[in-house]
Amino acid sequence: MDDKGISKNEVFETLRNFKEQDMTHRSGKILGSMCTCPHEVGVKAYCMFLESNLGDPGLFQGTKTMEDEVIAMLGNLLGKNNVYGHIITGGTEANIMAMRAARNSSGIKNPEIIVPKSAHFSFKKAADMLCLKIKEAKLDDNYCVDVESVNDLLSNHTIAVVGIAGTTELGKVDPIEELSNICFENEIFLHVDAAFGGFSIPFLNGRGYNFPKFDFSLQGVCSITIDPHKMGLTPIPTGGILFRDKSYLDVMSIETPYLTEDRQSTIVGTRTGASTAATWALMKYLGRNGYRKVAERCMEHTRLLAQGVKDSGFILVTEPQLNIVAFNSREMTVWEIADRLKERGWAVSISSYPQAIRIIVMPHLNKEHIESFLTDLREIRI
Ligand code: 0PR
Repeated sequence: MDDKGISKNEVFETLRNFKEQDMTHRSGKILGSMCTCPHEVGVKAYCMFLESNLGDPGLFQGTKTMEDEVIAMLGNLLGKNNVYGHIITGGTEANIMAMRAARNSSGIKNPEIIVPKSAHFSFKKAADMLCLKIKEAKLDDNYCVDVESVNDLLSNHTIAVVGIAGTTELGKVDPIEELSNICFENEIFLHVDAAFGGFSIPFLNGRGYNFPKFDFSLQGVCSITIDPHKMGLTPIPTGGILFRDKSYLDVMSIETPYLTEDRQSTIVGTRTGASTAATWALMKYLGRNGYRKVAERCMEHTRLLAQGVKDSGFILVTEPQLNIVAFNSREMTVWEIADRLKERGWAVSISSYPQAIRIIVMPHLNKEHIESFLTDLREIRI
């Protein structure tokens, strides 16, 4: 940093240069990301609360009330009216908090967690930070967790089982009801990672979709991760963690001597209220009907893309359950496909299991984007 500052003009001119080097969701070229263009109402609400810090909620009582209302709305969406939780930075922090609550409430030595092979890498971070041993359960032919494998991995050291409602790589929904029965019977903490699926499954169900139960309506489910900054259309960073009982927050609360609240359960201290404001605003503004439209549109585009991929001679590795399409080819490796698509400006991602081009059909994609992508996909094969 120099002694003398530069002019505002120079600052913003340079910032614009940086920004020009970024991709934007608006271009429709980002196909491998779970983020999307934040909704304008969420952006406006976010900007109104840039100053508010939920790490010291007594100073920002309006924001705290708003957080309580958001948690209540999310609980209501996910099968239980009285839930306890926080709006945090994202799915990683939510999953770490859930594993921490499970560990602290169990009191078990040498703790182990059982996660599906398809689990997001945030559980590896949680395990590392919390000194947990990870056991990976196998997947079935449909890439959902194999319940028998979970059963086989249970031990006296198991402190948590994880099920996923919308896997990161393929968007699959695990048989959570069966996991719930096992966990309830064995008094083991069951965490559901619905970071991706939480903001679409509840809106799609009953509208020609029949997703398995995954929420607090199942008695074994102790906590749920749900990310407003994925299908909830809020600006990043916005994650959500919900617990069935308040005791799960209490077992990981730390004394905060000089703040306006006595104890704190979240990992971060200073915590923006802007994310809470954006979530509150969008849930109120869009309502169930608004989110239903968003989720249904993504699924329509998913069907269009999946059909187009098959018609272009590529192989769908599995039928999409949520808005993720994964495919590969007998003639080209996935890296060759990704490279050729990149030459045409498309940013796709590659799933690790099974190896495939992974496209997340987020709300920023429209029909024209999908059709233009399919045209390029057909051409790179020739
Ligand atoms: N749980 C699930 C099921 C997830 O898919 C993700 C992230 C997380 C937890 C962790 O969430 P945070 O990243 O909010 O902490 N899923 C995306 C992924 O890893 C995140 C992402 C989004 C990555 C956009 C890249 C990107 O461009 O693919």
